[in-house]
Amino acid sequence: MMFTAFLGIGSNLGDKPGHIRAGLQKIAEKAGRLKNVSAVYETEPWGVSGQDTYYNLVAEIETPLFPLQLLHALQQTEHECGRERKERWGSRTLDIDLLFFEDYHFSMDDLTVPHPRLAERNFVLYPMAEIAPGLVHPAYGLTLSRLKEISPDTGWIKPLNLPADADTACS
Ligand code: A4P
Ligand code: MG
Repeated sequence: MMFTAFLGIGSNLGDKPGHIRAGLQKIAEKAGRLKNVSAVYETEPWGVSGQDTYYNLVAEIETPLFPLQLLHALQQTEHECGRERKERWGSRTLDIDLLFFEDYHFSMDDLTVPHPRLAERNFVLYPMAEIAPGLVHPAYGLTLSRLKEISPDTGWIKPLNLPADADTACS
């Protein structure tokens, strides 16, 4: 049995395009086939100040894993690709969130699906509306293109001309 899931990927430290490429490659190895990958967007840091800008994108995957198994595969990927060396404030080089899993809507200790803050974040809504404008959010009953239109987020976001192909290995 295969499931469709959407992942949100972000990096704001070091070689951002490299972390993203390495992350996509690991996702393809550990979590499932990449079906669709959005452009990479440069985005204003959300919820924090004084941080470097983020590179964000979303990916649609086809996975044989159940939600918690998928989360663990993503956390392993973050761990393997995401940290160069210890940063002073532990800033993350690679963050992978599980945004949607099929049309599931649930919350448990370690996992909430859909990701609870996604509708407030341009760095998720813009790339999601790019690759899945008609996808309906199972809790709000609104499409991603509509959620993008009514986004309360005033942070800037701009698409980068950056190929996000999965051609970089990480150790
Ligand atoms: N968790 C629960 N539900 C989920 C889910 N759907 N996907 C739990 C992923 N994780 C989920 O996450 C903390 C815990 O959330 C995990 O242990 C997991 O069991 P984390 O990734 O370890 O920590 P975090 O990412 O630092 O915290 P948090 O609160 O998840 O932050 P966010 O929401 O990921 O936001 N601004 C821009 N422009 N771009 C960004 O990418 N990212 C963040 C981090 C802040 N500002 C940003 C960006
Ligand atoms: Mg996270």
